[in-house]
Order: sequence, then structure tokens, then C-alpha cells
Amino acid sequence: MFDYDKYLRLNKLPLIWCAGCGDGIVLKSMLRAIDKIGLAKDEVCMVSGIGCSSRLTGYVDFNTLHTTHGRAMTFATGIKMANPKLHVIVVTGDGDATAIGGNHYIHAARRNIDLTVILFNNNIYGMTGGQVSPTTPLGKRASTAPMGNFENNFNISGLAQAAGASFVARGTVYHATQLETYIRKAILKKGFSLVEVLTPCPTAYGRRNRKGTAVDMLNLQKEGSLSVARAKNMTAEEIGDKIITGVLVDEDKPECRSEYQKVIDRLQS
Ligand SMILES: Cc1ncc(C[n+]2csc(CCOP(=O)(O)OP(=O)(O)O)c2C)c(N)n1
Ligand code: SF4
Repeated sequence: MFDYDKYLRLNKLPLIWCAGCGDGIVLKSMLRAIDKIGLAKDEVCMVSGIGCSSRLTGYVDFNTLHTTHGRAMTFATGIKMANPKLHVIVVTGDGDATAIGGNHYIHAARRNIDLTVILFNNNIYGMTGGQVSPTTPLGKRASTAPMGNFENNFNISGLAQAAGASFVARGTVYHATQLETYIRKAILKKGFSLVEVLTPCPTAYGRRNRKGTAVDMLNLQKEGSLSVARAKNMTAEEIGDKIITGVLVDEDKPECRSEYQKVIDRLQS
């Protein structure tokens, strides 16, 4: 049995997450991925913003920073620039990373700085009671859209790809084993690596949108998703509104911190 306790600050438990929240599955998948790579705790620095998902950094026994709303990417960038040996992992929500932090998200991907971003996409602002986020689908209900959201939503994996990320994967908490693999690959990849994780929020999103129980929401992930390998041979009509999961981008390109090091080395030679 995997020893999760080894990586947890047990004195910080119990978790604040609601029963049925998907965030715990992401936490466990991350810990297994880090363990499989064999990283020492001191080699990892985990940085989060503000939100239910961002509370994760309080529970793990790595170097951690629980920062301000929307600014996880900026703190992480500073840490990576100052100490490139650290594996800097950003834990952030869809609101944290793509609403208030949207500009930082785009530019971190553009720089292709060596960060691993685990983006918890629950389609809503969970912590503050269910306001519309940039990933709330059209027509879905939120506390700020009681009659249904009338805005289009971001494809946040597509956004990272368009901005220049080296690695982009999308997974679900239902497919926890695959999720662990994507996180492991993302950590090992040099450059900006995004893992978008679809994680159910039964409290602020599911209840309002009649998605049933937490288990029903997991089953919806199973039925509503399609692996990139399967989708490759299907028409757009066959794919319909299914969500594509898997590794979407895996490219080698210049990475910001290494390019900066070349400048330092040139000046010192
Ligand atoms: C500058 C600032 N603006 C607004 C807030 C209030 N706030 C806290 S968390 C949050 C949204 C969290 O949503 P998300 O990032 O999607 O995380 P989740 O709670 O769903 O995991 C907001 C608006 C804040 N803490 N700071
Ligand atoms: S409000 Fe939603 S995201 Fe926050 S802990 Fe509860 S279920 Fe999870």
C-alpha cells in the first residue's frame, strides 16, 4: 500500500474539502507521481494561489508557498529563476489561474519557464460559493448566473498550447491512474507543463446544475470523455461534446531559465 502519510503534514488534517470533492484524488495522484520519480521532499517546491484547490499546499510536506489569489504563477516564476534546481509545482484552480491570474498563466506558458502546473478545473469558484469562472460552460448555473451562464468558456489546455507550453495534458479524477502518469511526465518535462485536471465540485457546481451525487459526477467524467488516441480516428460529429483526455502537446523548445543561464554564463566567461 502506498504510504501517503510520508508526504502529508498530518497535524494539518482534517482537510477542508467537502465530502465527494475531487481534489483529494488529485492530491493522491500527485504524491504517487512524485514518489515514482523519486524526488526528495526538499527538491520540490509547491506553490498555490487561493481557492479550495490551492489549500493543498498546506497539507503537503514539501517546500510550500500558499500565496495570493491569481499570483501563484508569479511566485513560482521567481522561485524557479532564483533556484533552478528546484522542481517547482504550481497548484491552482480554474478561477485562480485563468480569471484573476489569466495574464500570468499566458505569459508563463509563453516564456516556457520550467514549471509544472496542476490546474484543478471544477468549472466554478468553489471556495467563495459558486460564482461563474472562465471555465463555466455556456448555460450552466452559478450563484452569479442563476438563469444560466451567458458567456463562452475557455479551453484552458488549448490556451496553454497556443501560448507556447512544452507539455499539455488533460485528465480527470475518474481516470486517476492515467492522471498520475500525466503528472509524472509533466514534472519530468523541461519547460512549461500543464496538467488540466477535471475535478468535480459537487457542492458549488454539481448541486446547482443537477449533476447528482459525487459518484454520479465521477460517472459523468467516464461517460463524457474520450482519449486522444481514440478521438484521432473519429469525426467531429462522432466526438460531439466529449472531452478529449491524454497528452495533447509534448514538444522540446527553448526554456526560459536555461536561456537566462546562457546569458549569465556568457557574461561571466
Ligand atoms: C484578490 C482577491 N480577489 C478575490 C478573492 C476571493 N476568492 C478567493 S478564492 C476565489 C475563487 C476560487 O476559485 P478557483 O480558483 O476556481 O478555486 P476552487 O475554489 O474552485 O478550487 C476567489 C474569487 C481573493 N481571495 N483575493
Ligand atoms: S466547494 Fe467544491 S471545490 Fe470546494 S471543497 Fe467543496 S466540493 Fe471541493
